[in-house]
Amino acid sequence: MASVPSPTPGGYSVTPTEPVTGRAAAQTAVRPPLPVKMVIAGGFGVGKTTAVGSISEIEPLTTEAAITEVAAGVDDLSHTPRKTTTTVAMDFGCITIDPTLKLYLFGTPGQDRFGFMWDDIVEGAVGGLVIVDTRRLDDCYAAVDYFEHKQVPFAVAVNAFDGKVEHGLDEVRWALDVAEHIPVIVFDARERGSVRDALLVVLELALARSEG
Ligand SMILES: Nc1nc2c(ncn2[C@@H]2O[C@H](COP(=O)(O)OP(=O)(O)OP(=O)(O)O)[C@@H](O)[C@H]2O)c(=O)[nH]1
Ligand SMILES: [Mg+2]
Repeated sequence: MASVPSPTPGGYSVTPTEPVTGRAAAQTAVRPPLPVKMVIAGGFGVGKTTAVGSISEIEPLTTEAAITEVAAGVDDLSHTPRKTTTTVAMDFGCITIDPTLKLYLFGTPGQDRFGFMWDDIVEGAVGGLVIVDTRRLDDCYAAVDYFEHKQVPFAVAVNAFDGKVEHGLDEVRWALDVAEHIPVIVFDARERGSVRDALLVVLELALARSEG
């Protein structure tokens, strides 16, 4: 039997050892992948909706509303001038990692005034990806604090807007005051493979948590 290819070099993989035959084969064939909930979080306009849309194998469910002139005075749009909408409830998408595992992705709204929704969105999640824009690190403290406080495994993913990162990863770790065991990585929210690799980092953390 051909082995299932690893979705990431050296990363999470499932390799069947022996051929499965008879009734066991029938059961294996019909068994749906394990559903796993993961949260995509972070401050305003860091690329959460973009990331869910890049990776989702279904048309993502989004709850975008136009940014009004009133909101424009509240939210910092200077670094995302083309941004005309904001998430007001959540994003939803999914991605099958391999035949045994399917991630259900829930993106949070980024604005502080929708913070009351986070508990419901994070409920039951195995982990979170906290997206960071290094030009606006201040906007990311709340998300990092939230996951630390809730003791939900998370990784910090710096979104390389236009391929540029204003601060090195060590500086980001220092500025956000995240512990050594929390991964701090760079990714591109627009790139499917890059988002997948970032999600797999969180998945490995969650697996390590469940095993340890
Ligand atoms: N150049 C560049 N633009 C990006 C990248 N990621 C997102 N954008 C743009 O940045 C803006 C913000 O992206 P969103 O995905 O809406 O951000 P968000 O975090 O969902 O925003 P809120 O839900 O409003 O908090 C959009 O205009 C995106 O097109 C990136 O990696 N590079
Ligand atoms: Mg959004």
